Amino acid sequence: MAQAQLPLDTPLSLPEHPKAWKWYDYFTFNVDHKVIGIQYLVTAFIFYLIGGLMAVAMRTELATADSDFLDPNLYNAFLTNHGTIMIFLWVVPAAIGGFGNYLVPLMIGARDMAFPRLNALAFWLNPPAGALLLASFLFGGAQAGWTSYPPLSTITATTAQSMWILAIVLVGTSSILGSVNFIVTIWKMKVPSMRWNQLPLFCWAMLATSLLALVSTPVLAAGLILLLFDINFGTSFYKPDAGGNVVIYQHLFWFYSHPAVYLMILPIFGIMSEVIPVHARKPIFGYQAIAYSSLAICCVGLFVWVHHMFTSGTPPWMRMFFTISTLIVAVPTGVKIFSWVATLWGGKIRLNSAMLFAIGLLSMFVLGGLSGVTLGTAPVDIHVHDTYYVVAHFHYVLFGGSVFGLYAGIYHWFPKMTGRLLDERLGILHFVLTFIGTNLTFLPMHELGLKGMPRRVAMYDPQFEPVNLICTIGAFVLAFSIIPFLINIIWSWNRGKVAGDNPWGGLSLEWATSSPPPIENWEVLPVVTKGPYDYGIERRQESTDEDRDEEE
Ligand code: HEM
Ligand SMILES: [Cu+2]
Repeated sequence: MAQAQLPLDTPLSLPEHPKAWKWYDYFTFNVDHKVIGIQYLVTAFIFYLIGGLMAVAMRTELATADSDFLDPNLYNAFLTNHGTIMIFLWVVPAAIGGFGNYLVPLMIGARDMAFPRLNALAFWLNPPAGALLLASFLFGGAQAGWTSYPPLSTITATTAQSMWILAIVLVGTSSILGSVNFIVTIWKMKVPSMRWNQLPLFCWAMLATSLLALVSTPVLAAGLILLLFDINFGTSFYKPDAGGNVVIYQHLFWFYSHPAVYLMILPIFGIMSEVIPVHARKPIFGYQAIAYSSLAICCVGLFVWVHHMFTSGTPPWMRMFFTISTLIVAVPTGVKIFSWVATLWGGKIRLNSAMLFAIGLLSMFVLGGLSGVTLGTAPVDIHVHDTYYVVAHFHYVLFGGSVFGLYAGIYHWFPKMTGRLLDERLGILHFVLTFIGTNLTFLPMHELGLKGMPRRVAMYDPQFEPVNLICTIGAFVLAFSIIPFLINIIWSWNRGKVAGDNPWGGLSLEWATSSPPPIENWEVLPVVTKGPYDYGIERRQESTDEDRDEEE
């Protein structure tokens, strides 16, 4: 493994490897980054389905104002575990663990990650974490929301809450191990012929994400372990009657969990920067601006966490500071959005499923970003805090952003991973249903929130019933949207059209090897001769050569 710095003509080493992995290799402690990537993606998707079922159950409950479908405590448990699973066991592991592991070594011309065994260990921390969360339902399920603020979390379903904490500490550890691996891999194992300004933007995004995870995750772990002590061992870090302080928990929690939104979106931005230029057949607009804006988001993103605490008795100067810092983050984010639109502008756009999801993301993320700007402004947030306006906002960025980006990535790289193309008709059906479902479910929630419907309730005032019914119908459309996708994946994996090595005409290195890539990726390490986004540039060069020939 770890030998990308060998001379470029080094032949494939390690003869003890089989030619290709068998299906059962995917169920073992395998150290191949591509196997680990697929393990992450498939496991995360299974958790997505579980989290999705919880969401559909909640929306069924919310179709009417009364509590007639789920017991309110079970509603709280579903709400908590839905949020937790979607974040910690779906988006983060799929984006970072799945795409990150699969793509980073390929994109930089390496044979594997820097620490393959650590990589496998990081993956295998995830299934037990998920099992712990699900097993916690035997003890009532954690009910204090994915934020688990004390004192609520210290008095409700405490056994389940402790299991929840252990699960989060496990995935947090996984995330820290993964980050170290990505940073070292990108820093040290780039093929020597690749200059830094030829590093694919997905890798820049992974670098920024990993730095952020490395700085912020330990803080969450610390906060949660203190909570575990408060619940089980009689300490009083967060108990005011014994000299503790509840607000400290909120600081520790949000110091991680605001950056966590960037952990969920930066790799997705990276996917966008790969998908858009390939299918628009144009060089990416503003390569450096996109690369550096990831790093800027990473730095500024560490100083905005108190925007979640505007109603926690924060002093006015703090509200002012964090309003301003929050609005500043919108700038590097806007830079990316404009760069993608400029890349699309005048491109020879291939409107396939990958591109549709990318464009869908652009439109929905902008909406989520705009509601985010309103929420980041203390005078507005104080009125809509803890209402459905917040639920609408974060589902626009998480579903319309992260999930759409994951789908775009799957349609884009499935041919590389499996050697087969996904069916486009099913893909487009999947997109249309997902796009309609997402907007139908989450757009009306803005109105509910502005009119004052609180979040995290199983029963509500009957005046909100009609609009809630629309949201619930949307949730069912979303549930059905998964069906064409699942059929597509299973069918195409076995019988889809053979893709060839480079079906999209991509220029980044992952397209330079076979589909699927061999174990250790390369027969001979690739040599980088041009940038990953130089679409059309070569042809222009050729045609001028031809012109010159003609002139002569
Ligand atoms: C299948 C589509 C989805 C539906 C129908 C859905 C629905 C819901 C519902 C009904 C709630 C509870 C709101 C409340 O009572 O306050 C909720 C909360 C939440 N959802 Fe989703 N959701 C979906 C997808 C997602 C995705 C993809 C993510 C993240 C990537 C996500 C993250 C969250 C989070 C973090 C919470 C907050 C939990 C809490 O308040 O503790 N959801 N969702
Ligand atoms: Cu935040």
